[in-house]
Amino acid sequence: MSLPADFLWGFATASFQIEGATKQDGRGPSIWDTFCEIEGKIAHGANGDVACDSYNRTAEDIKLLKELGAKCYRFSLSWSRIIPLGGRNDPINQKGLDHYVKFVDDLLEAGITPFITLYHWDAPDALDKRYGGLLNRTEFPLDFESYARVVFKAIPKCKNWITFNEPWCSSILAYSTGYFAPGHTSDRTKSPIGDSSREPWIVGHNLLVAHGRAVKVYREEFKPANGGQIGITLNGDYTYPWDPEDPEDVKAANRKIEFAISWFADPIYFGKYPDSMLEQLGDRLPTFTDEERALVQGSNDFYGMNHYTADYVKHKTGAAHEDDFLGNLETTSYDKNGNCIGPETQSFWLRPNPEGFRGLIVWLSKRYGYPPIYVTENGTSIKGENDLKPPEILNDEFRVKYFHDYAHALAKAVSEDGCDVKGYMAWSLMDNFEWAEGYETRFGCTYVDYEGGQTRTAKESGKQMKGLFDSLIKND
Ligand code: PNW
Repeated sequence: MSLPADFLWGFATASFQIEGATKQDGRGPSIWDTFCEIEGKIAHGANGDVACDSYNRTAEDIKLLKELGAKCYRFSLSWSRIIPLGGRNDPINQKGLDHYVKFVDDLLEAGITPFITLYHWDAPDALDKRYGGLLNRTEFPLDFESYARVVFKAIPKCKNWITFNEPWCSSILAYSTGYFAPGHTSDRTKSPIGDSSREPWIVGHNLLVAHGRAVKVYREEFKPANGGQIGITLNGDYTYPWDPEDPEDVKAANRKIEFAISWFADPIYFGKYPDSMLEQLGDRLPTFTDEERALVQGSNDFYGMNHYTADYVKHKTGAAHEDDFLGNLETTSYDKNGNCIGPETQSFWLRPNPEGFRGLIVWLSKRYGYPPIYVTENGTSIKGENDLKPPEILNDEFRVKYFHDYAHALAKAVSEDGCDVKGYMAWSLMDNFEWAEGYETRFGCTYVDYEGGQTRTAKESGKQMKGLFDSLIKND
């Protein structure tokens, strides 16, 4: 069992979760700055004002990456640092842009390959206010295209680009459940605005088109001279039927992956939405115009895979509720025979199930023709971790085991199942702002002391990552 000699591994983060410095050097507010101000949205009223202070500690972060032995680093850009008001006719903030240019230079100097995510959920707030942000089918893709062009032009040394992180979360969690910014939902106890039956499907469509536009720009204007590759990162759990003997549960288990992943991946690889979604959602799912389809179909140089957990799936009978986004089914932690999917963590949605990682890599490879895959996130929280302090919190055995088991599952998908996985980035380089859960839930391979000046101390999981991948990668 082994991974190819050129296999890349490293860590991942996102701008709003680590940077802080939300008002420094001309950055404009993002929808997450605004969302954090609404009472009751974030645990303990936390916000991103300081976070890990990474904007002011790039040298420290690069040193940490080197110490851990990382070959690559995935991070995201804050759009509103670069274009504070976000739009294609709005001014560029040179200081914000220069910050990232230098960061990439410094990473390369340290021998670390950068993977840049253009959008990890922190849309410029001005665009949300100006025209409804991600809901706007014409303006949003054009403004995203323009922002992408500014960045591609400024950072030709970066050869690995991800347009969007987890459009499923940007659509469902932000426009259906209202759990993420900007918090739209039909539930009027949570938000005065939103239509969970329609908005998430519109947003998903617009994100696909925006992705397609940025890819076209990259391929036509930059790739010929710079080389490089570009793709989108999708998230999804693996699934098992609650009752493997029940054909309806078997179908529902597959349908859940289609609603999470194929919603985006089918248009990208096949030019159309999955039949299961068309059947359930009808005309609530937007129709691709010919121009849109041409932008979207064939727009991935690689598949970016974020993956954390698996679920058992039980089908529902009768018509789906109009706000349903799972595919008319329910998910459970135990199957019919009482088998448990995996142990609890601090995150209600996450239970480790390493076999499911291999299962999903194989599922994706078969459906999409064995594309090159980069695992752009994988990791876990630990139940009660935040109650610990150093040195106990540094000894994160649960996370060490998670990474060990998941990396071995990945290696089997490559060496035994023939899947083309080229890289792996652990979530996350360090503890950080875990969205609605604030700083309560930690995902870091490095401990961040939020009370003690944001100091970083590697946990066991961070220290063992190099040994883990060295043991799996063939040396030529
Ligand atoms: C991903 N869910 O988010 C994100 O890309 C990261 O920014 C985040 O910190 C990480 O995973 C850990 O949560 C998700 O509810 C958040 O299914 C929630 C879900 C999935 C992914």
